[in-house]
Amino acid sequence: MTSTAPTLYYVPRSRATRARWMLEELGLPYRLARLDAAAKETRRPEHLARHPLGHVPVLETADGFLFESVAICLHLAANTALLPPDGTRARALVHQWLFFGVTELEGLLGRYSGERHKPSPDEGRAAHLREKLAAPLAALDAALTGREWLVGASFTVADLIVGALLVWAQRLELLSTLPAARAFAERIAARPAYQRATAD
Ligand SMILES: N[C@@H](CCC(=O)N[C@@H](CS)C(=O)NCC(=O)O)C(=O)O
Repeated sequence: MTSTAPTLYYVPRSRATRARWMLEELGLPYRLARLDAAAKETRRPEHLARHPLGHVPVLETADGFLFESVAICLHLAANTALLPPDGTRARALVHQWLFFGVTELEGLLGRYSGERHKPSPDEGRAAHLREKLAAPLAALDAALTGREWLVGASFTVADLIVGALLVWAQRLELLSTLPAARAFAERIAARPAYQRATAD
């Protein structure tokens, strides 16, 4: 019998984890196709046919290929409790936090992480990036103060995307003065689906 489970093209400890985590949250069956980015498997013609830049994640379903981690998570979460109905205020707030995460936070975190992991980090540049990160991180701390989740009373796709970013920020020791953001990152990292998705 042919399996209808989707295939996730995946590199561990990358943005592909978001899609794997969403599959785990929803309890969906899937096949993991691991690519070795260091060995340039992501630049082979067969992967460039799945993603024009040779990136991960890519989700393959019976309908074809889908790339961009947030698009994949939104697609998987459609018609589930993890995505409020279209047209509602809750849905608009989910979009707000998704875009906030990927436009105001993700790029800066990536640059800061890159600087910190250099053999000889430029301390001035790292301090400048930390200053720039302070405002979006404080905004998330304020939004999470007195709340368990970003939107409504339960975990949504916004928590998954922003949560992954805050777990990253916590590992970079950026949350020490932001108790609500830190507690949120800890709640996120303790979720069984997150742990299954990040076990490797
Ligand atoms: N905006 C894209 C970013 C995709 C991306 O940059 N993926 C990186 C991993 S985080 C990748 O594919 N790296 C492996 C490579 O380029 O070979 C998304 O969120 O899906």
